[in-house]
Parts: sequence; structure tokens; C-alpha cells
Amino acid sequence: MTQHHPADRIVVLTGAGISRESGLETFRDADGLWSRHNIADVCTPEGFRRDPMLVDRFYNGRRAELAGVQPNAAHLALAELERAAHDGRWNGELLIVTQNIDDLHERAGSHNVLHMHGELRRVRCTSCGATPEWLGDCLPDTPCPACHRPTLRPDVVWFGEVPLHMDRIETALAGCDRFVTIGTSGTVYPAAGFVAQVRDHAETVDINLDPPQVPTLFDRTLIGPATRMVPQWVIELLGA
Ligand code: BV8
Repeated sequence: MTQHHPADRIVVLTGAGISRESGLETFRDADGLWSRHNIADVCTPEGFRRDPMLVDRFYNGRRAELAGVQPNAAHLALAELERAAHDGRWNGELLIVTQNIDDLHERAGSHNVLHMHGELRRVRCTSCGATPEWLGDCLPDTPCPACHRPTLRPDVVWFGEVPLHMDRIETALAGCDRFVTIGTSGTVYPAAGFVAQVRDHAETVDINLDPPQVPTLFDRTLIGPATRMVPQWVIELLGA
């Protein structure tokens, strides 16, 4: 019995730029998060040990923002591509690997999503390891719903910590036919190293407002806002 093999296995890596037009800030743009917050204070385990209240407030603020934003046309186009694979309109397979901790891919209808840097709508207990869904504020004295100890932290990957789902991501990268980056500056590793990893076996495409730092790593660049370029790219794929 011949194994059904999708003709087009695509891994899409998204960054903060895909959520910019939904109203969420990016990190490195002029008015980005890092222009107002110190990475070492709010995005490292050392910073959390030094001042957990400062870090919790940083993530509580970003979590509260989520309620006021909606997925945009770029998120919706990727969800449509996943649906097309599901109902046979497209003989392909789509995996979204996101550096984003927002939930806009899922709210757009995407299911095949790996959050390699964690999720805002979860916290993690450093005593019992529970990772309960969390929609409101979390403070240093907030008890864990499972073990009741006040040892909760944001369920995100900070600098110096190992990203999540790396095995599944490495397997998908090794087997992909196309690798597409959307709205990422390509400055944070290991995510920034994926394109070099797949270049020998996959078509590489970058979608961003600006040209990539290393253009030679990409076979194609689509320059423009994600809400315009991603739907165009998906229509082209489904039309092909
Ligand atoms: C690790 C979670 C070991 C929390 C984040 C190799 C060389 C040098 C350094 C390192 C290295 N390897 C590791 C390091 C150290 C470090 C690192 O990379 N440092 C950098 C600064 C040099 N990496 C780590 O510590 C990582 N851990 O390596 O562990 C290991 C490795 C492999 C396997 C096992 C173990 C952990 C890093 C994770 C840190 N946590 N986030 C939170 O969100 O608060 S990183 C955070 O910043 C994001 O998640 C994201 O990853 C990164 C931001 O990047 P972008 O998403 O790209 O956003 P940015 O603002 O930069 O760019 C936005 C882009 O969008 C721009 O290009 C802009 O033009 C574009 N844009 C804007 N608007 C639009 C648009 N595009 C289209 N349309 C628009 N409308």
C-alpha cells in the first residue's frame, strides 16, 4: 500500500511582525518592547529571580492586551491554508512554528501550531511543573492551582533557556519542501538559524516589511505588510 505523501510540506516560522497589524508591538522596531523594557530585567531567569513583581507585571500587561486584539488577514490566510490541506483542496501539509506568545494563530483557526517560546495564556509552576491556562494577572504570591505553592512564573522561554518542542521542530525542518519566515527579524537563535539549516533541501521564502539581514539565505523575498503579502502567497499556492 503506497504511503500518501503530501506534495508540499511547508514549515512557516512567524515572529512579532505577523501580529503587528493586529495592534501588538514588536520587539526591535523603533517603538518596540525593547525600546521601553530592559531584556535582562524582564526576559531572563536571572531578572525574574531579582524582581519577580517587575516581570509578572510585564507579562500581565501583555496578557491583558490580548483581549483587545483580533487575528488579522495574515493569521486568517494561514488558517485557510491548513483547512485547504484538511479538505483536500491543497495536497500539502502546513506546520506553523511561532516565536510569538500570543494566541492569534489559534484564534484565527490554525491547529498545527508550535509555540517554541511559550504562551502568554499559560503559567508554569516551578514546584510541581503544572502549566495551567491563565487569562488574568499572576503575581509572585499567587498560589499554584495544583500544589498551592506561590511558585508560578510566565510559561515563556527566556534568554538562556531551552526553547520548547525542539524535537518536533527539527524533524519538520529536516523533512520540509518549503520554509517560509513571516515578520521576524532573524536575530534570536535557534529560530534565526533554521533557514540556513533547510536551504539545502527546501525552497526558502521571507515575508517582511524589510529585506532580510542575509538575503542570500532566501530564494524569494516578498516585501510588504503581512496582511497583504501572506494572503497573496496563499492564493498563489492554492491557485498553483
Ligand atoms: C537558547 C519569549 C540553547 C518571551 C523570546 C547563537 C548566536 C548568538 C546568540 C545565541 C546563539 N544561540 C543562543 C543564543 C542566545 C540567545 C540569542 O539568540 N540571543 C540573541 C539576542 C543574539 N538565544 C537564547 O537564549 C534561546 N535559548 O539558545 O538555548 C539551546 C539552543 C538550541 C537548542 C537547545 C538549546 C532562547 C531565546 C528565546 C527568548 N525569548 N520571547 C517574550 O516574548 O517575552 S525571544 C523574542 O524575541 C521573540 O520570541 C522572538 O524570538 C524575538 C523577537 O524577534 P521577532 O519576533 O523577529 O521580532 P522583532 O521585533 O525582532 O522583529 C519584527 C520583524 O517584523 C521585523 O523584521 C520587522 O521588519 C517585521 N515587521 C514589522 N511589522 C510588520 C513586519 N513584517 C510584516 N508585516 C508587518 N506589518
